[in-house]
Amino acid sequence: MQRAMMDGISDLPISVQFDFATGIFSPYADISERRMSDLKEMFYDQSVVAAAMALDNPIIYEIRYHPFLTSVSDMGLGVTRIFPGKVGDEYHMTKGHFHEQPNQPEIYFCVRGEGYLLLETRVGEFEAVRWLPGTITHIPPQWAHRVVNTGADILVFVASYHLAAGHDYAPILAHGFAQIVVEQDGAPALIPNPRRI
Ligand code: M6P
Ligand code: ZN
Repeated sequence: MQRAMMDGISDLPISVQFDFATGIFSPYADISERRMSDLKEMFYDQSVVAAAMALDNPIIYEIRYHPFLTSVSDMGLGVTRIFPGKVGDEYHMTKGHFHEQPNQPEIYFCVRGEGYLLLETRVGEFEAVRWLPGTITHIPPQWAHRVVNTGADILVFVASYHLAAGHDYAPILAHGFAQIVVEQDGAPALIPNPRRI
């Protein structure tokens, strides 16, 4: 079948509408919830993770997706809402991933809330970018990316990427990022990842 005849492909401009009050856009093609059980290896306090999974396995964040497929391109839009909260003293965060394809970047745009974008290369260069509403970060190829919500509100960010980029979670599952973000004396602090010490 020709690509132009496949489902959902259009070579015409398409718009969706984002609601700043809720952090939800519509229409969207798909929604994905990430619960504690989906992130169980990611948080360092495994006893808190086990207790939360046994209790109500809470949603940590949710992502609404829309693919913009044309006959020659595959731009993806993702809007993620990270709910406020902590696992022990570690703030809610996304799993984080590298892109499978080595030449694929991404744009992340923080529209609501506050926190950090953690970035790390496969050879261990690390950056933590303070994130506030309006911060837009270009994530270069080969930098893993994770967003941490350190505020009392939801953190909402918009992501734009090529679907062909793919997600590689394995290195993050294996050893996380160089630093984690925890509450210390009532404020967010970046500390070395205990799994790497
Ligand atoms: C953004 C994009 C998606 C990603 C999502 C959640 O919307 O980067 O590709 O899936 O954030 O991040 P993660 O996959 O790390 O849980
Ligand atoms: Zn990505």
